[in-house]
Amino acid sequence: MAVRSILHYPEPLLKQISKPVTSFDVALKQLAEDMAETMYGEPGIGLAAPQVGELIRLIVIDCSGKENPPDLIVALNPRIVAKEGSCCEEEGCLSVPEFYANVHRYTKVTMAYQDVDGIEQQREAEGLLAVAMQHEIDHLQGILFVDHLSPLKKSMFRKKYKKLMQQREEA
Ligand code: QAP
Ligand code: CO
Repeated sequence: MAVRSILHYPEPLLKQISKPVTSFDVALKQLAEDMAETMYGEPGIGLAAPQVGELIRLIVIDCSGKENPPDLIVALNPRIVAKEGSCCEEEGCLSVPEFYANVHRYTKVTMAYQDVDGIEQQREAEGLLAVAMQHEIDHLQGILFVDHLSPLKKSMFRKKYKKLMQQREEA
């Protein structure tokens, strides 16, 4: 097991479309474990493979919170097969540290995916978990949550983020 380093906006790899997973081998299980360890270590509630520089359709999510037992979802080739309702909640991203913004999403979704053994699975979710699924699948299309902002909010983001990163360098 190993913690991987997380790529940060505006890294070009984060804009790429990831490739489907076709071989469910040991290397894939190793990467999934590393991603889970990286996510838990931050801490975060979701991570997609391109965020650690691997352009494959693999995401890990755990929205269980501290009070509950862990509920790790490792999803290969995930896709939304049913959706309903709309919501607009604050999101963040490990690749866009210290910036948060409201994003429009579906309230309730069903995600179909393959598990690490290649077995087809489905999971229905609402609330935070449903948002996490949509956010992580976006990463596989090269989309970040800030890409959902209006042009005005996005330009405000760019300015604010530049300042945040300068402050980080000075610190
Ligand atoms: C995606 O996000 C997500 O800026 C996962 O300084 C977002 O784990 C799922 C994090 C919203 C559901 C709702 C962000 C940690 C973690 C930061 C994350 C930071 C430290 C974000
Ligand atoms: Co993210």
